[in-house]
Amino acid sequence: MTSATPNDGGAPAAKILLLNGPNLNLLGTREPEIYGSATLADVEQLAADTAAGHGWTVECFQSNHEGELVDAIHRARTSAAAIVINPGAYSHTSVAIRDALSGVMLPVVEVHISNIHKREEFRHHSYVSAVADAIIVGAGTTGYKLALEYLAERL
Ligand code: CA2
Repeated sequence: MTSATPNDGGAPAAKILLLNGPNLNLLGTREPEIYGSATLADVEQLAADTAAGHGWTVECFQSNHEGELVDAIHRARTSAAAIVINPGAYSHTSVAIRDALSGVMLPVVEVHISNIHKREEFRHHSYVSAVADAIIVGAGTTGYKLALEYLAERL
C-alpha cells in the first residue's frame, strides 16, 4: 500500500503537541478550588482520548523551564500539525514563548484552566494570546478537550 490517510494503518496519525508550563505538574495535588482535582496525567489522557476520536495523536510535554518550552515549540515545526499550550505563569511574562509560537507558523490554542480575568490583575494579560488562534479560559480541565475539538474541526 503506497498511499495512506492518517488513520488507515499505513501512516502514523498526525500529531498535536500539548504543552504545559510551570507548576502544572502539581495539578490535582493542591488548590482544587482553582484548578480542580484532575492530575496532569488525567489531562493528558483526556487530550489523547479526544484526539484519538478524530484520528490524531497527542505528544505531551510539561516543563518548569522557559527555554525547554521554547525548544519544544521549535521541534513542533517539523513534527506537529498544531500546538495546544497552557503556558502557566509564563503567559504573563514570556516574550520568548510568544516569539517561538509566532515563529513556527502552526495553529495555536492557548488554554487556561482558571478564568484568569477573574483573578489578580497581573494574570489578566497574556503575551501568548496575541499569537494564539483560539483561547479557552475558565472551563477547567475540560478546556483541553475543547481545544482538541476546535483543532479537529479546523485542521
Ligand atoms: O489557569 C491556568 O491554567 C493558569 O495558566 C495556571 C497557572 C497560573 O500561573 C496562570 O495564571 C493561570 C499556574 C498553574 C499552577 O498549577 C498548580 C496546580 C496545583 C497546585 C499548585 C499549582
